[in-house]
Amino acid sequence: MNPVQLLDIDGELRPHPDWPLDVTPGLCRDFYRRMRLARQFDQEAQTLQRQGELGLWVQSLGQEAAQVGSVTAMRSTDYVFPSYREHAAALCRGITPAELLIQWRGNRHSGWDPDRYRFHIYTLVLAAQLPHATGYAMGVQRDGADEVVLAYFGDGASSEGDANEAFNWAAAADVPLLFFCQNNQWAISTPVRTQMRAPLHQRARGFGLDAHVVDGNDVLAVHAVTSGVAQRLRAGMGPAFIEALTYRIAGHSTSDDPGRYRTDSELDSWRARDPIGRLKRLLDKQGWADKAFHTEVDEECRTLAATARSVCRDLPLSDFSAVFDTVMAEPTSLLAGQRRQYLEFVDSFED
Ligand SMILES: Cc1ncc(C[n+]2csc(CCOP(=O)(O)OP(=O)(O)O)c2C)c(N)n1
Ligand SMILES: [Mg+2]
Repeated sequence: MNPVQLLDIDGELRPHPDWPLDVTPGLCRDFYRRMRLARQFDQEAQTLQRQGELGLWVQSLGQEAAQVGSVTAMRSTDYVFPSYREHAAALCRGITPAELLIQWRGNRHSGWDPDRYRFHIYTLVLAAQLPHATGYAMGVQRDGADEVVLAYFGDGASSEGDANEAFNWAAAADVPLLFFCQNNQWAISTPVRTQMRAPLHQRARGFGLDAHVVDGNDVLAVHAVTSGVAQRLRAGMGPAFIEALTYRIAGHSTSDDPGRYRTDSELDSWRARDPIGRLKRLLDKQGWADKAFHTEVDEECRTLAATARSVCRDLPLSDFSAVFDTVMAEPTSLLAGQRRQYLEFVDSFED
């Protein structure tokens, strides 16, 4: 099965008979702007980590098309379960720089109210969000709610038992859930080829999921396929799976050195397929974006970067002991003991 592509790497449009999309100048400018902002924010966060302002950062660099194209294909009321690298999708949902950074500064366990943005908090335990998403989608189904569910995960997460249980459970229960895999070719230092023999979309089909594979660096293709699949989900046609082929241009996290396990030539071959450069070539060729548009986007990027820097340094520190109060409805002696132990640990530091 060939990945669906609507925009080739030279910026030429390639309409696809099965996945129609009304490609307007406005749509392309909107995607371009969103991807540029996401990349700018991600770069700023990476720099803040290097300056000691964040404990850790996991870059979304290179995966902007997979995230922007998919999340914008859903309604704002559809619930999203991310993993931990979905900053571009989070920004599209209106989550603020402060909310996105606070967890990585270590000032709070998570950054935002999931219900407000219909965007669950980041899940760092690989694939744990997939059974959660399945259970949530069962609730949607039983309530007869006008909503579908989108769950992001990575190629590495697909090897977890949780992922495969969720695929089967979702298919058996016929829930309105879209599993969206960003296959960025690596799970830290483990390449996809050592993790699986059958392609992911093929495995998904074996579970009974309506599975598709798309060029994940082509924002138009991702958007067209996700929109089509979301429509089928809304029509009650059962759960689906999209494998978006993309690439993690940066290291796994700020603690990783990808130069230890992958080659420059592999990196270069993916840089040539960069989602932002590709869309810019389309805008340029078609004359769909004038100088004023580019100046405005550049300015917006500068403002976002400045905001990220200033809010990061001002983030408040939470009272982490509060976590012990919200685990159970009633206090228990075990939790009280753990709370005491935690406070003693915090007190053991001089500052
Ligand atoms: C259950 C579990 N096992 C191991 C880890 C350590 N770990 C964190 S990220 C990661 C790789 C994940 O790769 P992938 O799912 O492809 O996502 P990517 O980081 O490439 O976006 C691993 C092994 C973890 N967080 N959770
Ligand atoms: Mg991966």
